[in-house]
Amino acid sequence: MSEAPQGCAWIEGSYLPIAEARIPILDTGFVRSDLTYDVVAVWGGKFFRLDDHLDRLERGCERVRLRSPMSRAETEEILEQVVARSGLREAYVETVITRGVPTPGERDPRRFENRLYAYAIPYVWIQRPEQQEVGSKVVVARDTVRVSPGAIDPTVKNFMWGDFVRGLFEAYDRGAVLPILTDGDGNVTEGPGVNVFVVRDGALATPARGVLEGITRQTVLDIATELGIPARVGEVPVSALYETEEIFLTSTAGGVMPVAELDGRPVGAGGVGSLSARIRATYWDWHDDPRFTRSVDYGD
Ligand code: PXG
Repeated sequence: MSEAPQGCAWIEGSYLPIAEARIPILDTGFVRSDLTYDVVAVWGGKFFRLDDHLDRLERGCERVRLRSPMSRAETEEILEQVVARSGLREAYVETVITRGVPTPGERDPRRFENRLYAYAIPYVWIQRPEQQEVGSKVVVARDTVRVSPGAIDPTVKNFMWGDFVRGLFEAYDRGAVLPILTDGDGNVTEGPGVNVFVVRDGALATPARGVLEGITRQTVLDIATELGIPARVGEVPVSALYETEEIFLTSTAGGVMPVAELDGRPVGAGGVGSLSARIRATYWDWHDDPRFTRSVDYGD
């Protein structure tokens, strides 16, 4: 029996069961959303593309001028420990770096001591596998656009989910489960925790700008290269969503998630498209491929 089967957190030097993990209320991560974070999956007891996730976290820190208090090796050790102590073979593993807790009266963000938090919990599905088998219902949000990259840099993973949460309510109101947000200028961006792919004439396309450079998105591009499927990263006009054969969404929390219905109408022939299904299967095969995985030492 593991010491923290529901999950394990590392907070200020201690490993704690997830239900006991607390952050200080004055941490600017909480009161200002002044932070960046990353989520890596463990599948079958192995981290998937851990180096890519940690590279992205480091790039994000540089872009918003955060400095992790932990070295890369220390971070890797903490992530391994939260997983090993939870005993979880399929886990969602989050690392958060916040600006930290100011000394009383301090407002200059350069003077804060940045903090790192980390935890592992059971793997999270944005769409459950049963739903992925049939595809999900999605809408193009009409009431909300994605926040401008000039305001919040979407390539730095962040908790400023105001646009996404508003979009989610709109999606539920319209009988769907997820919104796709536009840039307000006729182009597709992304959805809450997901990148967007369209398939046209057997080729993939995904937006280049105004989005997180998802590791699952990269994995799909790598799979496309390996399978000889043409793929393009560039502008995706909203109109392309309505002329496409297939649409799927990608995230560490769920993988490759086919979309069956857009704005109440079937996508392509309806159901799950053949390319989406093939890419999804390969995506999960790669979770056991030594090129992309690193085993967790559970000590048993
Ligand atoms: N766009 C945004 C805004 C995200 O937050 C993605 C795209 C996909 O990126 P990855 O690297 O995961 O392929 C994300 C990732 C959750 C959850 O619980 C969300 C994400 C990842 C893990 C869990 O909603 N978002």
